Amino acid sequence: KKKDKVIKCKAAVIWEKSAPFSIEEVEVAPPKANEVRIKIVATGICRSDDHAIEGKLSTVKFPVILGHEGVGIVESTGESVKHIKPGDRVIPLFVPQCGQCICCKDPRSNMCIAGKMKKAVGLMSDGTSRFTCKGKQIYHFMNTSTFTEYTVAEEMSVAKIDSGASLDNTCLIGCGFSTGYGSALNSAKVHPGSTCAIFGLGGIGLAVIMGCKIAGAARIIGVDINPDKFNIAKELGATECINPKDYDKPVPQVILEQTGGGVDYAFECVGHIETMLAALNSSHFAYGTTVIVGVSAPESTISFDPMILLTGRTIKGSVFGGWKSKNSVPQLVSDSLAKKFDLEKLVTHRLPLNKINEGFDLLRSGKSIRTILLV
Ligand code: COD
Ligand code: ZN
Repeated sequence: KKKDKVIKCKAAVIWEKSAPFSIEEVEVAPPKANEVRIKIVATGICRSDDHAIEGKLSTVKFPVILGHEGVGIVESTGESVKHIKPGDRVIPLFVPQCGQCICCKDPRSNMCIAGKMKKAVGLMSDGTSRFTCKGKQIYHFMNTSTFTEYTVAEEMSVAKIDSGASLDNTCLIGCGFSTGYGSALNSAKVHPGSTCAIFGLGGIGLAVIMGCKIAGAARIIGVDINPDKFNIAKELGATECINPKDYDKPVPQVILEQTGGGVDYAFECVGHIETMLAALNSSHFAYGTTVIVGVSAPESTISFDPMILLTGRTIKGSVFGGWKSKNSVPQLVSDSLAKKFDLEKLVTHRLPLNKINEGFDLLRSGKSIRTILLV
């Protein structure tokens, strides 16, 4: 039977921390119960993959197949898979939605407990990997592993999407776009007429801007140390941009002065302690909300005078924009097809999978927003 067969295909493997990608022939085992095997067609490069290479995401084990922003077609399904069949277009979900756990049942959260446990081991639920290369087991990453021609994911980590969705920039709904857009709409709940500040204008920060704009924010302030990001930020809805290097005073002071006391919503999309504090200090003392989207280095801590919260500020965080993944991803894809937003605005480069190292160089040098790898 076709579905019992091991597939040999190309994948980008990271053999050890800080190593470059090597394109290898890997074996991808057939899907077991509740799993699906997916032919990945396009996958975006996200800063978090780079964090993983550098050992900044403590749960990653090497050798590993990274990648968590993909779109593809189901090749085969294991036993007990109920709602997905071969030929379906799908997006793998780095935050799954089992539907059974305490968080999945609570409307306030999108954090699935099942996903939390699995992510820590880089293996499927039965404690094994579906990938091998040169006789060695290769670890999975974030339930997704998309830098490969074929991957295996559990049904709860896969969203079936519209059969008319593009097998190209739709991949951005798997991470960057949804993370930023949802941070504005779900986590901050930006209201019409409000003032927002976005620290970090990478793919995530720009998607926050798209969310702030659609929510009706009156002022959207982009903050980045790389002014090359300002044009695209303004095109997407930023009303003004600030380069911290242009001022001899701290950015929060600049923002407080320019907004008459601070912003309604501040977003941290860099992943540094300093910008988290700057975001918090830029928010209005009585009602400002700060949303942390970036992840800082392992074991780093943040400290501030508790008075900063006592007067009414809120600080919170979100993963995947607070979207309950399996329910929301198909809807976001439909919204994209209905042209509610334009994913293409975030795409600066396209490369074949075997040029993945070039794609990461573009990210590290600040030249790209999103590079899409065509697998
Ligand atoms: N002040 C302002 N801007 C800065 C500063 C600074 N001090 N330092 C850097 N920047 C700018 C850079 O110039 C760049 O434009 C931007 O910040 C960051 O953008 P990218 O393109 O490097 O990164 P993104 O947008 O792809 O990702 C940003 C995250 C914060 C999401 C990412 O780095 C992160 O922390 N990921 C971990 C979070 C996670 O695991 N999320 C789930 C999957 S993504
Ligand atoms: Zn990501």
